[in-house]
This record gives sequence, C-alpha cells and structure tokens, in this order.
Amino acid sequence: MAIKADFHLHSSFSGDSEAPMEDMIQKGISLGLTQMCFTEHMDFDFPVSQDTPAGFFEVNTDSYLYDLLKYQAKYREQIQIFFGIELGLQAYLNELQSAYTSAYDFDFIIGSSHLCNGRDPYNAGFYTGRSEEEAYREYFSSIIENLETFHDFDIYGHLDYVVRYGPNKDKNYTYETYKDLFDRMLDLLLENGIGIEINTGGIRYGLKELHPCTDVLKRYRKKGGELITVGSDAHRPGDICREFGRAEELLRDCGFTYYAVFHKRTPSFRKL
Ligand code: HSO
Ligand code: ZN
Ligand code: ZN
Ligand code: ZN
Repeated sequence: MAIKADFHLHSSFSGDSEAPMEDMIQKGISLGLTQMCFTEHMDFDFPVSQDTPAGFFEVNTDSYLYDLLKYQAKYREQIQIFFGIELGLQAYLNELQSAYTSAYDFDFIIGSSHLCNGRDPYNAGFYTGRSEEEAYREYFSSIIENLETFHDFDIYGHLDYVVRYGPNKDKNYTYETYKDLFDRMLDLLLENGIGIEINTGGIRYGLKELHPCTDVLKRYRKKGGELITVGSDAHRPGDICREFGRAEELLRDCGFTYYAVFHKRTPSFRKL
C-alpha cells in the first residue's frame, strides 16, 4: 500500500457513525497508515427528519478536539492524527461557515455538498417529478454557487456525491453529460486554490467508479490541477483505506505522481 494517509474519516463524533475514535485509530495503525485525519460532520441547518433529529450532523467540536488531542498524545509514536472537519456547504450560511472555520485551528477542512437548495439528495423526493439529469444538474449547479461565494476550506469533497443516490445511480452518468458544469467547477477550484479529493466511499454504494469519476479527474489534471487528497469516508474501522489500491492506480492513470496531505491548513505532497 503506497498511499499511507487517509484524509476523510468519521468516528462517533459524527451523527451517522458509531465507531469509537480509538477503534478507528487502532485500525489505522494496524493497516500501516502513517497519517490519519478525522473529518467529522458539521452541517449547519440540516433539515430535521425521522432519521436526522435537530443537530444530527453538528459535531460537538470541543468534545471532539478534547479526545483528538488525548489520542494524538497517546499514539504519537505510532501515527500522526490530524484535526479536520467536513463542513456541509450552503451558500446562505456562508457567514456562519466562515465564523466556524476561523474559531478552531483545524488542520484540514473539506467543504462538501450534502444539501442542495435546502434539500437532501439522499432522499428519493429529490428526484421525483423530474429527470435524473435535471436533479444532478441542480446539485452540480449548487456546487458552483458555493465556489463562487465561499472559499474558507481546503478541498471540495466527493464532487459527484449525488450519483450515489439517484434512481439509476451512475448507470447513465458521464462527465460529458455535465461537461459545462464540471468545467466551470474546476475553473473555480483552480482560481481559488481549492483542491479536490478522491473519495473511495462510493464503492460502498455499488458505484462503478470512485468520486470523482475518471474523466473529471483527467480534466482537472489537463487544466493544471495538482491538489488532491485521498480519503475512504469510513464511518467504521472496516472501511478505512478501502480501495486505496484503486485510488493509486487512478491517480497514476490520470498523470498524477503525488497526493496531498494537510497540516495546519497547509498542503504538502507525498510521492505515490
Ligand atoms: N451525509 C451523509 C448521508 C446522509 N444521511 C444524508 C442522511 N442524509 C453521508 O455521510
Ligand atoms: Zn456521514
Ligand atoms: Zn460527505
Ligand atoms: Zn464524509
């Protein structure tokens, strides 16, 4: 395993994970990781539903940091542990998001779209009464709106996350279909020095490719993009580093020879 850093990880500080942080760390060590970055969920104003009570995706950041510092010290000889956050972006919350990102000394901030115009693409209702392409277009357009108005984060998470949940998932999905939107997205990322991630978590949803799909990654490379982290989006120990062999192969195929890690919001590059 050449990629020895997993930069997208959840533990029980995230509403949708039951994994104790220490179990995640011990598994990471046993897999031979040298670095792991926790990126707990912080989604402000997430709609309340039966599975998501109020505040479900809002990490208690002080408790999270307290435990993280404790384990950082306890495991310091074995692994480096970083303090990250996965911030759910919505343009009407930009001020609140900015205040939050500057209130803590995060090592790494993933900006992610889990909601789009207040609605959750995880729910079937997001797709009813219109074509799948229309729903996907709404999702990608909201990423563009975020990138036009908010930049206090390091990389954009799982760019094509929406295809995990559409009625046909990624069966009919190609970069070409959404080329206009992806090209705008990639230009905004590059203009603002924001990177992307390879997120291997899509495999758990039966997708044929990782996030983002190969052609998006190739396009990013062609435009001069170089800032890419790799993360499993694990919510339990068994998913840490899952499909990292495939992520490495994909990076190489697209012409990358490095991947990025972050410390104190500053990237450094590690050879594949
Ligand atoms: N944001 C979660 C999935 C989700 N669950 C959306 C409820 N709504 C991905 O980790
Ligand atoms: Zn989650
Ligand atoms: Zn996410
Ligand atoms: Zn995540």
